[in-house]
Amino acid sequence: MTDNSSHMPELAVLSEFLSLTAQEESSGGLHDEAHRLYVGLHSQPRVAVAGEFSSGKSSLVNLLVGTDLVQTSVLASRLPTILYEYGTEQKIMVGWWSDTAEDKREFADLDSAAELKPDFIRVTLPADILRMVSLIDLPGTNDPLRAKERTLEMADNAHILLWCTNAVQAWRETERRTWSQLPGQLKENGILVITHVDLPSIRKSLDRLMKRMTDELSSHFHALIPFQSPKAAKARKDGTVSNKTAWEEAGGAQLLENIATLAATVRKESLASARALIEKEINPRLEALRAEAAASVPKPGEILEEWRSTVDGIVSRVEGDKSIGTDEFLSLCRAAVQDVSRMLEHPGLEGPAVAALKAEFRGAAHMFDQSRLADGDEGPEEAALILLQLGYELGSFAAQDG
Ligand SMILES: Nc1nc2c(ncn2[C@@H]2O[C@H](COP(=O)(O)OP(=O)(O)OP(=O)(O)O)[C@@H](O)[C@H]2O)c(=O)[nH]1
Ligand SMILES: [Mg+2]
Repeated sequence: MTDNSSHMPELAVLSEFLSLTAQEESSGGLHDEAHRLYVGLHSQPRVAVAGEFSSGKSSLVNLLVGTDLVQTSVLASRLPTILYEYGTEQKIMVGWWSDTAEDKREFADLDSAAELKPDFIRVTLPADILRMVSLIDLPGTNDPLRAKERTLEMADNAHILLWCTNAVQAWRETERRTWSQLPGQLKENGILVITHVDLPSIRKSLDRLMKRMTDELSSHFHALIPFQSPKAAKARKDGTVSNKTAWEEAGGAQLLENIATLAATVRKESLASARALIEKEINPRLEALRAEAAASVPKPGEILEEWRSTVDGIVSRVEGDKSIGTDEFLSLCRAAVQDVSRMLEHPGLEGPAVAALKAEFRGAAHMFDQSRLADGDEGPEEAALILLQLGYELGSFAAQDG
């Protein structure tokens, strides 16, 4: 993620509004809309590379980012979605679409990250293209049970679509159906990449194929690009083009140009939407929200009090019923952590001590959310230790405050 906040006043306004409304259950639609726009402005537009299995998605992404982390194969990939973002060094992490806080754990390879069954694996790389867009390499969509789920997942998290279709069976009924379920906005920013056009059987009749595809689909896609992965990969080793002619003939240059055009459009649209929302909905409420926040800052002593009474509640629940199930116990712990986390997120609470405490609580909430506690007998024990530790931290926080 590249930080744009220094030269984008809209980001500062959105960020303030988000923290002022973080606890407001009723803010619903507007808070979510502001969050979507904030993410849209704060990070690179996301390009989802989708299509049926073995249509050449990973080959395409690999050559764009200049690595072969994902093995390409004629067998359907068992890896989850891979999200590539810009970073100064290569790192492999895991992520869940619903999590706003990033998981910082690093993995040595994709397989060990996949063992955690994340929604996606996040890879950061110092690749030039990632300064412009993030790339999402999706697993094939043929599995009808998972297709819809992934389609929606991707639709919520992407701005630009590269749909890979294998020239040998271009634009099959099944892919047409999956594609048609995507939201209109994503489809409008779509590029159809027709892969495998280097195969001799295709080459002979490529003109005819392209004419048929253009007649049928040019109104549905921003561009239709015949693509030869093997040739493009040779012409652009490690992310830099070494043979310009071959790169152009393979479809690489045309592909990059179209991605750049769409990325610029997405950025412009995000900025325009953010400005409109700020002017119409956010600015008129900001003053009142600020005043409200200033009047309702919770005191450290109150937070500690809240924590103690919740934990006391859990203790009496356990003492009253020794047969309480692990799941119930863990969900009580989770609720206690979330409760106090919400109080700590109050925008009127500032300073390094609060920040450290918030991080502790977020980390704990994360453990509970993703059930990352040990299976079996150690789970409750681990949970109790986490509660103890949090109570201790809260106690010293309240003590510092006097
Ligand atoms: N000849 C030729 N082979 C290609 C092309 N694109 C991909 N391939 C080959 O097709 C096979 C599948 O490619 P992948 O890139 O793994 O396809 P994928 O869409 O990521 O597959 P899944 O993730 O399993 O759905 C691999 O053996 C690639 O080498 C192409 O343009 N031309
Ligand atoms: Mg793949």
